[in-house]
Amino acid sequence: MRVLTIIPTYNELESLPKTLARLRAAVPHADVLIADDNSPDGTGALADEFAASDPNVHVLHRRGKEGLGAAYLAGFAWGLDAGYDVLVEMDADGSHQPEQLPMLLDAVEQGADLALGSRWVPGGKVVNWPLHRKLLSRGGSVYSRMLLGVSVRDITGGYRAFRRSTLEALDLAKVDSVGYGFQVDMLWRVAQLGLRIVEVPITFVEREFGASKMSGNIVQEAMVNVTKWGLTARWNKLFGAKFPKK
Ligand SMILES: Nc1nc2c(ncn2[C@@H]2O[C@H](COP(=O)(O)OP(=O)(O)OP(=O)(O)O)[C@@H](O)[C@H]2O)c(=O)[nH]1
Ligand SMILES: [Mg+2]
Repeated sequence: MRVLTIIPTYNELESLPKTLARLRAAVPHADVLIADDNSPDGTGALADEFAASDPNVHVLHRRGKEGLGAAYLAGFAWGLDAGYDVLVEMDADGSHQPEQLPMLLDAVEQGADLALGSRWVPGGKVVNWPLHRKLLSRGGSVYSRMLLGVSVRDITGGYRAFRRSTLEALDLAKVDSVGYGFQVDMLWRVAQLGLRIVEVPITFVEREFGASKMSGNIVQEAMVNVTKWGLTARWNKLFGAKFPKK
């Protein structure tokens, strides 16, 4: 399996070198694509330096901050075009431990269409998170699960390995959520296709350096969308009407 790990970055100058070194050591056969949104702190130039000295590392320079979802979509398009079999999502800030990537890849090898690193299944953990973040994440997952009727526990989790065919089956042009909403949006689409989603317990470690890009807007976008999708799906089920998802 040819694996591409996509790492979106916005001002991750301190975190990226560590994450990249750990990833290259832990899974040397996986190529890396850094999708940088023209970070003012120079993360993009640093990524270029890594790419110059390591043929397995690539950089996608984007014109400006357009959100994590847009960076991933551009990364997926790049990876599909380049012929990769598995496309991985990983944060730059060390929250998604590169040493746990083999577990996700094993799940895909054993048949998962989407392997999802999960904090909220037995064996999953969160390190150094304040209570309000835990509550937000758990609450968001429970709310989304109830509304959407999917059995996945960690619906907002962003450590994921997609089988190529899964991304090809989705209409990626229709995905326009930005923050956490992007992760829920992708998962909801995969679930609706009836594809096989496997949750793998991970230990999620809060970022050590740099600033969070989480905001009230991102949370709000996710809540509004989940509510809309859930109600539309219920309506369609009840009345059989075919409403467009968005
Ligand atoms: N290219 C790009 N990357 C982004 C953008 N927003 C966030 N990221 C990256 O996406 C990953 C996750 O962002 P974080 O800020 O860590 O979000 P988070 O994990 O929800 O928040 P923290 O708890 O603070 O870590 C990191 O690698 C970020 O650099 C963006 O607009 N563009
Ligand atoms: Mg983070």
